[in-house]
Amino acid sequence: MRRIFLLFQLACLLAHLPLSAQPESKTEHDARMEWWREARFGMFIHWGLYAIPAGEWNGGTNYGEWIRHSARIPLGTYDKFKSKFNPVRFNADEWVKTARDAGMRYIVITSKHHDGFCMFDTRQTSFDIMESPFGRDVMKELADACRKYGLKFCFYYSIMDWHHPDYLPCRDWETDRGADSADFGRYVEYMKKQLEELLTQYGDIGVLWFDGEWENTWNDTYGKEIYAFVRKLQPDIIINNRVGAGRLDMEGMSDEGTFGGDFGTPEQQIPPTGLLGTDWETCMTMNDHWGYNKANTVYKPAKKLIRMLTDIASKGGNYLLNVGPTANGTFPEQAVSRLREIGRWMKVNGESIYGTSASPFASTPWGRCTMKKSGDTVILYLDVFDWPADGILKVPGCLNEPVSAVLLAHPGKPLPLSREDDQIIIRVPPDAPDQANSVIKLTLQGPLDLTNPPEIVADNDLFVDRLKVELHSDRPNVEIRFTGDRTDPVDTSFLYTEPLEIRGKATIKARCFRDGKPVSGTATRTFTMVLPLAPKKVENPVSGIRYHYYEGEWDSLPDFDSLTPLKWGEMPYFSFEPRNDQERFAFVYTGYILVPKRNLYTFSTASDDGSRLYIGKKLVVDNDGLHGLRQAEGSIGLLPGFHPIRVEYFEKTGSDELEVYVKTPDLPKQPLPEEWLVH
Ligand code: FHN
Repeated sequence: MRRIFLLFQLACLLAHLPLSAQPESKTEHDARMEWWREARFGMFIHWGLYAIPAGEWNGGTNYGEWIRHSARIPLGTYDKFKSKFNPVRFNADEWVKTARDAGMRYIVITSKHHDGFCMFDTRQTSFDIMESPFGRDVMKELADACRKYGLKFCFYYSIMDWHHPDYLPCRDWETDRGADSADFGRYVEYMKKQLEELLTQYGDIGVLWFDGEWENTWNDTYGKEIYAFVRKLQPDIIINNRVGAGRLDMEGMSDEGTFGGDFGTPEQQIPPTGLLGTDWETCMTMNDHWGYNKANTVYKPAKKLIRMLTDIASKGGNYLLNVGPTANGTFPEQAVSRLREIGRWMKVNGESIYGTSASPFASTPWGRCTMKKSGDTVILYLDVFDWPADGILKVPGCLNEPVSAVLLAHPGKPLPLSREDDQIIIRVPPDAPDQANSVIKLTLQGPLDLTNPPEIVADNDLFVDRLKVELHSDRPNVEIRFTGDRTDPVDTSFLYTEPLEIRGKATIKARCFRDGKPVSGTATRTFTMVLPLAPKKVENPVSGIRYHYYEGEWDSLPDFDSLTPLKWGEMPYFSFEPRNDQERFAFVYTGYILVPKRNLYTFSTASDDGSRLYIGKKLVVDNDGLHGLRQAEGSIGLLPGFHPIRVEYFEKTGSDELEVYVKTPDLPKQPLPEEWLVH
């Protein structure tokens, strides 16, 4: 009886724990992500006061939603746009039907962009749409229209706010705006009140798409707090990784060990390969601006947009394609025409996008591939960009029994199938049914059996004394055979049954066999044992590092020996504190690190802009260049004791950041411990 009572108590306790304290199971997470993974395709809408100048200011015509900052428009001048905002041709049903007819399943719209203007009815500020001549809550109208036409309604919300008096940092050119009374903590409370409005006034929200998280006042602690706050208001909502502070620039994924929300957000780019086991969404403009720019009339052709949608789906991602509406509330005609053409393609081929998973092939020379599995059947959607002139389409490295093949454009006409060794041969008509992407639905008798080689899994290609190596294949009834002498595996080579431990330079080759015959290609990976560096003798070590501070304009790390430092001294850890300005500066940090044991040490920097890390004379991390927050790593063997460390960093303009990390085979990646640093 007592045990039942205790279980009852535990259940009550759990029921009242804040969301963040109840770890979400994989099943629960998958259920929450299900509609989003199924959707694959959404519309991004950047709409606000910036649509009024439409990209033009003082003769400049290349502005967008950043116009207030980029054109240095004083607050008072910009605020006047509020009294001019009157999008009389706005029609929520029209917008939502345009998105639906393009095959889009969700809409993410700017509730508040960096300029701080609120496109929704908020009681927290008068800088909102209700105080404009339009005086209507367009978010309410869009939320209703999305429910009517079956799309998920989602909000974009900018953490960075150039209007709110408590937001920090101010724009560096706004020297007239005193920031002394600014209180960032109070600004976060303002954010929470607005998020509560957004999450209680507009019904179920699909995604909260945060942005503007890169300035140094925001951090993962705030990110986790806001994530939990939002999920408590709407437990089923999905939140992107820009709620945290670890996004690696426009590649869009969060750095290892940082708070990544529910999905990564590559921007204006598509990852080169799939990101297995990771949810991600590429957001992209059709022209060159997120917000409406009347001069920017060059839009990506529909064919390119369709192929991008396919490329993204073939890598297991979502595509959030942007529209920047005009000040009168309409979509630019160039956008509408492209959405219409995409819609025509999606009407015929949408099943090759919705609910699919990434291609199982390493490459498909004729185009892309997406996949669906149901029971013992595997469906491959072959996206043919380059139509075979000889009428023969070859599906490489697939040992499955093909059941059928049809063009989605002509589902009633089966295509002839045959096999040549490990290739399935499909005979196709002389003309491609679609110039952008002709999709063939190939149904196979599962489980999937491709001739992909085994995976050779190890922490690093380098090691100090010994290294664990595992060989893996998810293919049905195969055995993995391997060699360590650079020869190709044969049916009498070593049989892989358990992890290998290597203790010297080795090249592992691995291949799958079935009934004594090779049924895959050969995977190869070389591992090198490194001699650990001997430590240096350090008399009277003092904690902390030395720094030298420089100013100048560089596009890459300068030759510091040729420069004169403006300041120098000691500090407990890597910091920009002594800098005079937020731009055009550099630091060189020097000292020693006291490493605890003989091991392989993998150092990394995440920096905006460039950085390098040396141990002794060896350049271990080269992360130089003009770039947003980007990470690079390198490894070196070290014996226990003091080793000289030098970190070089430069910032040109914009955001600035430098993080230094270390990991070893038995130490997870973490910021370089402060206690390791001496000089
Ligand atoms: O600064 C914003 C930009 O205006 C736009 O909203 C994009 C869309 O993802 N996000 C930021 C740039 O990364």
